[in-house]
Amino acid sequence: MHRRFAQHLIRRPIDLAGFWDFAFLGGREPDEVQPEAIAFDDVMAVPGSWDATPRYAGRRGLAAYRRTVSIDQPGDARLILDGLHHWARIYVDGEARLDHVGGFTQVPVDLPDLEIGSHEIVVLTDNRIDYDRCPLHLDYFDWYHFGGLTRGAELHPLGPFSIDDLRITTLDHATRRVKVAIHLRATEPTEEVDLTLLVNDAAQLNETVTLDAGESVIERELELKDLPLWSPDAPHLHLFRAEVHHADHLDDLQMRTGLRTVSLDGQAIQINGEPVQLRGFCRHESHPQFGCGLPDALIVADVQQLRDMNCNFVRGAHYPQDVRFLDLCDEAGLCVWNEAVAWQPYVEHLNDPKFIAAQKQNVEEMVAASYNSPAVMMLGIFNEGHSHKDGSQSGYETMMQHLRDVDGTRPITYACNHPFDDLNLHLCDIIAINTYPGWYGSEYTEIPQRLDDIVKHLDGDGHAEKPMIISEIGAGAIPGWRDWNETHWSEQYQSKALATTIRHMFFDRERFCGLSIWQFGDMRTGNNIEKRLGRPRGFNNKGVVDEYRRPKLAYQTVKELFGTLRRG
Ligand code: ADA
Repeated sequence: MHRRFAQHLIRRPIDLAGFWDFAFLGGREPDEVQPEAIAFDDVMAVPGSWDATPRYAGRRGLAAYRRTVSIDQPGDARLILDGLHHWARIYVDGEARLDHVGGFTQVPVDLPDLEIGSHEIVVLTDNRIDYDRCPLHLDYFDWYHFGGLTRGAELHPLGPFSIDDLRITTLDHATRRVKVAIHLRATEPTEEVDLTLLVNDAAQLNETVTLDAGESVIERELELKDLPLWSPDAPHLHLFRAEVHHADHLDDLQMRTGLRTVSLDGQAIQINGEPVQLRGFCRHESHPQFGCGLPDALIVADVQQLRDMNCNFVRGAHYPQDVRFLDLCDEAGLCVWNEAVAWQPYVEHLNDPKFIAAQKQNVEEMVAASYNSPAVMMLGIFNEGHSHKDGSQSGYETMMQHLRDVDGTRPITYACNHPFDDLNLHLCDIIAINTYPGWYGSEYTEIPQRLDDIVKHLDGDGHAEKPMIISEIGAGAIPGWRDWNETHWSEQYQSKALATTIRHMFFDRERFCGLSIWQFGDMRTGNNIEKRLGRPRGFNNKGVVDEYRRPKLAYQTVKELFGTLRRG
């Protein structure tokens, strides 16, 4: 994918971003489709969302992408598709290779024994809402489920052995002690393989190893004295590269990361042992012209505006974040809350094995793509799930444990919107509350009391020694609507609501260690009629910029208040 660093200096992956053949297949069912019989009569861009283009705006159904690629190195290969929305079937050379459920993640498709020459890739993507086929994207969500091949695509020649992953964990920030896990694969047992690990191009270890057939992991610990640490105010990054060589085959993989630890000390979140105050927004990956398939330039622009508003935090609502965005957050010192895709899951969902299985896969894919991003400092699940209802417990216990099993290096949480009767908050390392005083049924003047009531209840309910953040709070503003009455939906009202929130949380009180305002930018809401009628223009209008990133009055208000906090 388009990254801020070279992931390979030896391996030559083929970037498949660009123009693909396209065909809209409408209500056809995937099993009815023969890839060779598809009449590709159009063109579509990758990254992108086909249903954000004028010709297909608002359409739901099956959509096919096609392109050919030529390889000059025979052997095993891997197709990596990033952001398949939101159900997909992948064909290579007319053969169905994989079905995939859920968007917002990188999907590896192993292709054994590819011959030299041209190969045809066909990807069926389906943006229909169908719980049985894809239980992760449902009609009642408050975001529009765009379709497509939304983030990028690459073809990797792997050969007889290769490096699949490289995971770096900071064990101790003071001594710069790290654990490096090198994930390898080999077509058959291979002896006398030279393994080299370099940090910033300086060799740290050289070994001769034997690779088992299939997958294997080699772990080593290093002390990287004097390497500068990563923190929001000083986001130093380093390149770790592993190389393997045997006979006439070489492979490599380079990852960029920052040395940092995230720890909790009573009510404080610490990075490298220093308390951090998180100031920022929840941000959807959405744009009227690109859907959830954002171009590189828009990702750059969003990070510019977040930094311009003196933010050091962004909650990726409500799904795994694009690695292109995470790369820029790593460089900008923007801490990230990354979460698996979900929106107010019901007790029925939480007790459905199919739903839990899809959630587990989404978590695994989220962690695989973002493990080395130092900016990702907390992980979440189940945004506003029905965690206050009896019967929710097993789903929450299962998925919070899965976060620990799959990552285990970052604090975990979930955004709770039932602070007074939640049944699962004991599972959280960080307490995160979504609440909307000043908006739904209330005035902005009621914000301080509601926040105080939440703190009083939760601290009295056993959570006094945990960090607490407000993971959503905000108000809607119709772009450009200025009103003498300064009432709901006006830009003045939104500005007053956010100013009241920030002042009370960070100037009047000390209990909160973080805030992600809902939300950075306006975005198209979900398909169902209730959502559209409840959201003027069919958009969620609580952004401080509109859907084209044009600032509202509150942009400057937040910028000034966050700037005061930043200067301390
Ligand atoms: C919830 C939800 C958000 C958004 C918000 C709102 O908190 O988590 O996705 O829907 O409400 O705008 O009401």
